[in-house]
Amino acid sequence: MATATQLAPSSTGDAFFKSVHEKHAAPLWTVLSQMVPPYPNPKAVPTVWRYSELRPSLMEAGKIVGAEEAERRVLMLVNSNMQAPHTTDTIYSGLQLVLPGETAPAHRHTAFALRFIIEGEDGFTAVEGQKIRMERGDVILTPPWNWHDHGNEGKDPIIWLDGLDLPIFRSVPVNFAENYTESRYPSTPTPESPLRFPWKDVRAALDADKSNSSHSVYHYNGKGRKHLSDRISAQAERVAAGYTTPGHKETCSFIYHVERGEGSTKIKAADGTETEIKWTTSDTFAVPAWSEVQHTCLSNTDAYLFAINDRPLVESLGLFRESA
Ligand code: GTQ
Repeated sequence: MATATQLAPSSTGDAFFKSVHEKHAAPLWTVLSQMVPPYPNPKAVPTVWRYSELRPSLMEAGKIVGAEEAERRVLMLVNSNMQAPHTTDTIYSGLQLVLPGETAPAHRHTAFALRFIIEGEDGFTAVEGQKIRMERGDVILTPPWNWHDHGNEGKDPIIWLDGLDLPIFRSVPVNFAENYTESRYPSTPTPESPLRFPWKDVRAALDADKSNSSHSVYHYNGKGRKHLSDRISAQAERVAAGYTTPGHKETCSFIYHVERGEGSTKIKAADGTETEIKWTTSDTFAVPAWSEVQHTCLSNTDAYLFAINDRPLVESLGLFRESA
C-alpha cells in the first residue's frame, strides 16, 4: 500500500517509475502543468537579424557555393532558443541570394512558400509556368506542389526573405519534394500574376486606410480567399512617425521585416519577460505566439513593416484568440 503521494522518482530510484518506463508508459501527474499550461508556452523567443550584419555573410556564401550547386542559397534565420527550421515555433524564414546570371533550379514541394523582395530589380521566380518579375517590396507566392525556379537577369544581386511552413512538418511529417529534370521549368513572362502582390498596392492600401491616422494594418488575402495559404499568411503595417501602437497579442507568431523606417518593438512574452528590439530598414525579427507587441516609429517619416504570420493554421485549428 502506498504511504505517501509521490510526485517524482526519489533520488535512490523508484521501482514504480522504473517499471512503468520499461512498459513505455509515464506518469502524467509529474508533467501535467507542462502539457496543459495555464497560458501558451511557445519555445521561440524574440530574436533579431540585422541586415547590416547578415548581408555580408550572405555575399560570402555567394563566393562559397553557387545557386545551382546549393539548390537554394539561403541563410536560415534560426530562433535563438530553437534549432532550424524554427524561426518561430511554426514559421521558417531565411534570406536567399541569387547572383547575376544564376539559376536556383526547379523543384516542387508540399510546403507553401512566400517571398518578400528586399533588394535587386531584375530577379524572377517562375512558378508553375508563370515567370514573375521580382521588385523590392513585392510578395510572391509558391503554392504547394507548384514547380518553381529562381533566376537573376540583372547586374546586381537579388536578395529576398523566404517564409515557409517547414516547422509544421516536424509534427505532421507529410512533406513531399521533387526535383525537375531540367534546371528551369518552362515558363512565360506573367506581369499580372495572381501570385504577385506588388508593394505599391499594399502601401497605397495602408496609406488610404483612414480608420486610424497613426496605425494601419493590411492583411494580404489570396484573391477570393481569406488568407494567402492554408497555413501561413502575411500582413503589412504603417506606424506614423513618433507613434507607439497600443499593446496587442494573438495566439499567432510573426516574422516581422522592416520595409522602411527606424523604430523599436516591445515584446512582452506570455511568461511576462519583456524584450525591446531596435530596428532599421531591412532588419527582421521574430515574435513568439501570445506575446504583447507594441511598435514605436522613431524616424521622422512613417515606418512600414511587413510580417509573415501563422494565422490560417491557428484559425483553422480553432485556436485563434486575441487580446488588446
Ligand atoms: O526557394 O524553394 O528558404 O525550397 C527553403 C526551402 C527556400 C525555395 C527556402 C525552399 C526554398
